[in-house]
Amino acid sequence: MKKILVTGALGQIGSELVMHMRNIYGNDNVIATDIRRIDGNPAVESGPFEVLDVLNAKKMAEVAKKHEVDTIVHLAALLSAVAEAKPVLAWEINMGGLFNALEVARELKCSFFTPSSIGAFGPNTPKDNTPQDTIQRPETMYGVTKVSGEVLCDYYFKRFGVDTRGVRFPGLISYATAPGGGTTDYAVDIYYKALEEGKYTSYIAENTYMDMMYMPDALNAIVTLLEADSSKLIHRNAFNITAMSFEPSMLANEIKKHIPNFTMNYDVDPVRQAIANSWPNSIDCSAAKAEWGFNAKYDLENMTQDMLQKLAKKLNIR
Ligand code: VAH
Repeated sequence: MKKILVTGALGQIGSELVMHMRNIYGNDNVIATDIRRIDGNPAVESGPFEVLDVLNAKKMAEVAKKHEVDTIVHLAALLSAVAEAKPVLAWEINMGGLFNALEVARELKCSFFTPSSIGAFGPNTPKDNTPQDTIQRPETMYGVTKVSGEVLCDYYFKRFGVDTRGVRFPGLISYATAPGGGTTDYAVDIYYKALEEGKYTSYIAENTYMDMMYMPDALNAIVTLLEADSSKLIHRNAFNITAMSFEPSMLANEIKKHIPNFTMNYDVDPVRQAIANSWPNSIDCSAAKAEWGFNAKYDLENMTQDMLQKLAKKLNIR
């Protein structure tokens, strides 16, 4: 049975992935870590939790050895908008933390997963049906760390034989955690505001298409890739995956099917709009389908239905 250490376990992906993995592998086999402990958080209370700053290489190695882990899922990182506001810190955390985690994986012969992002593409990447193998010249610090992370993980596989694996996530939408410092988080925030206020002001302009995915599909993708036959993984560290591509008015119209009086207007944030403009409109995920059977179950319609239902319950809104 796998013994998995998760960094960034209280973030958007981590807080749900820890619970998802504990259901599969057993509570005691998933060690959640994050830079601070939040008492009462299910990822803290339902199994082993350690306070871990991923920049503390010694502590990371100690935690991994103490729990005798064989798999590291490294999620701790700053997202795109925060990274653009604090580029030096973003490099330190996103690359320093990744390097420390790869070194522990190398020393303890662990399998390794860390996510890249559609943010690893730049303005001169083909925007529609973006190929798995194409030009990557991102113009954001987030994108620079994601491309660097992809090639660093390739290096650790080729040079040291570390079983590294990763996907390029699209924008992830979930009801479990509040929107964070991302560019795609408008697609999370809109559901909260639709239920709480019946209206939303989008900081991303109409007709700005971005790839998106509902969190259950993202969690399933991580576990499926980690369980996949290593010999079949050609693009092992950077699989394009996506479930849908939409722009803000499409999302608003889908919400209106459930909340007819919902209204949306725009107040574009130039920083996050510039980031969004540099990313693809839609990406091709045929390599992930061919090499490890990637499959997304949620589209805009069934995601919106589930998201509004689960969020209304969480916010205690009838
Ligand atoms: C962000 N949600 O907006 C993240 C993600 C593709 C977007 O990397 O920064």
